[in-house]
Amino acid sequence: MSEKILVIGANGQIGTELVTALRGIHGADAVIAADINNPADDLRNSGPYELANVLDKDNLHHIFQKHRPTQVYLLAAILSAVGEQKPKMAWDLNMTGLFHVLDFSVEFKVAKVFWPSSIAVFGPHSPKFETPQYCIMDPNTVYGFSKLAGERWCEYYFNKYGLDVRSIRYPGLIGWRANPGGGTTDYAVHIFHEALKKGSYKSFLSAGTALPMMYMDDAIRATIALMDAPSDALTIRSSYNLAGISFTPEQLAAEIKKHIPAFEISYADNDPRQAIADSWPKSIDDNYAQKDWNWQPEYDLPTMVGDMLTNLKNII
Ligand code: AKB
Repeated sequence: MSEKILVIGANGQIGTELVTALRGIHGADAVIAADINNPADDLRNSGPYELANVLDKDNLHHIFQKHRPTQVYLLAAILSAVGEQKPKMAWDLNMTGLFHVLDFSVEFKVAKVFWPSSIAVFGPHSPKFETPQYCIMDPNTVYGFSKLAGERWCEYYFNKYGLDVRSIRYPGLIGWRANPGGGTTDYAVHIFHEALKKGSYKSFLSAGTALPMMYMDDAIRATIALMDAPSDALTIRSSYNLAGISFTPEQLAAEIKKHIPAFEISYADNDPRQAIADSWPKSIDDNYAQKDWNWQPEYDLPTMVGDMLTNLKNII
């Protein structure tokens, strides 16, 4: 079957890289990039593009009707830090957008849907180290509990309507092709830009704040592997835990210093994102992803830092 893949939120941190990867696999015309904003030139010039606001039900319905996608990736969301500034808007966008896509996917018989969850589904009472797939979950950010509610709805649509929804609880994602958009883990991307531009960086998280992270190349590989896995191999229809690398700002700075010896890091006091980070896991147990679809990350801290700096140097 030839695929028609709709990626909603194509201009974001994941979307930018995913559209390129999917167009490489399926051909440019098979992948429709859609976003609320106009695309960057390379996205516009490399294949079909639609302006889409997930809250505009009629327009979204029209896009499903026009393209009849076989696969849909819904990446549009408000992340943890911005969500705390606009809590109702974050809830509305994250939940209503998901409902529109789930309902239209049932209506138009979309074969597979991907929707990203996050480590933000865990909360202060979840185990902090090697956080398991199933445990106490008491997220206290709007983003976190919108993702947890979304997971429940994805599983519900799978059980009730047979919709083949697949999902990953992404850790913080680090890539050089696109900037992150308003999360708590964004420091781990900003630090590279500032290290190359200014030779210093003021971290909004404290020196010892460990968080689960992943290099974007691994995240894209994981996403495509999950979507390619046979449906009957998947034992989780809420969202899979996924582990990459765990590190602190201090450890990341020490690794950057191996490439840029003069690099200096300092730390801000009283940033609201610190409390969010403190409520999240420090490392993740992704046993189910390993067993069900053979997940293994390729990048560790040194290889991720080396690759980031090499590529970023050429574009900033
Ligand atoms: C955020 O920091 O909000 C995101 C996430 C971990 O989901 N990067």
